[in-house]
Amino acid sequence: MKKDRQLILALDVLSQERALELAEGLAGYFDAIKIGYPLILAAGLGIVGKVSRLAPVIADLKVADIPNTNRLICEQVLDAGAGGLIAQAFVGRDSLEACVKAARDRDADLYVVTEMSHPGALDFMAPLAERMAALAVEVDASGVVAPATRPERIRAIRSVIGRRVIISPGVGAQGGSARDALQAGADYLIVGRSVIEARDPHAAASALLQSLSP
Ligand code: OMP
Repeated sequence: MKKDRQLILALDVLSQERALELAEGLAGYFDAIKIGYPLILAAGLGIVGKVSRLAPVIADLKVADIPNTNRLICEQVLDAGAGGLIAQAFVGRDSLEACVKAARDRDADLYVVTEMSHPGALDFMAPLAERMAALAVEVDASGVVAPATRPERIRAIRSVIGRRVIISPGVGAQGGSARDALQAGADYLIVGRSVIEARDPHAAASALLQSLSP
């Protein structure tokens, strides 16, 4: 993924028409577009290939199963056109290795969730986040997902993963600050509702991009 703009669009909408309209209009502001369950369930897996003609797609299926099922899920979405995907670490090393292999076989990137951005992540994930980050390094993932809502946690996770990529959700609608997350060590910000639900998504994306320039 090229690091031109340090921004990834979370395309959490529920129709193919709206998804393609937003992706066509906004692709220029973002380095990649993230597609997850809401859009894939609403529009079908074919949406991955359609959006991938406009921008690199990261499939956010937060894959979390036994190794064989993980492999099957990853292969489906990568073969549909995704250039990257997101998997959960808590299922353990063998499950994660199955995702890394599927991604590597197709020259794609695997990002591993460490601590999530919502308050509930403090219940179980936060105490284990550094271990999950270390596992991401051990299986040779491309990078991790870390919370823009807690910049100090981005810093802690950065200290574990070295130069691997951090993609970071939680800016805008979840209250995180773009500048603070980048200063803490995030490489890319994942941004959804504050752009796609804005009255003028172009203006919102443009303002966000400008706010990041020095
Ligand atoms: P907004 O809150 O609308 O900007 O969207 C954030 C996006 O990032 C959504 O697609 C979430 O599913 C996703 N996300 C989080 O919000 N928090 C996390 O910890 C991890 C993710 C993710 O893996 O993308």
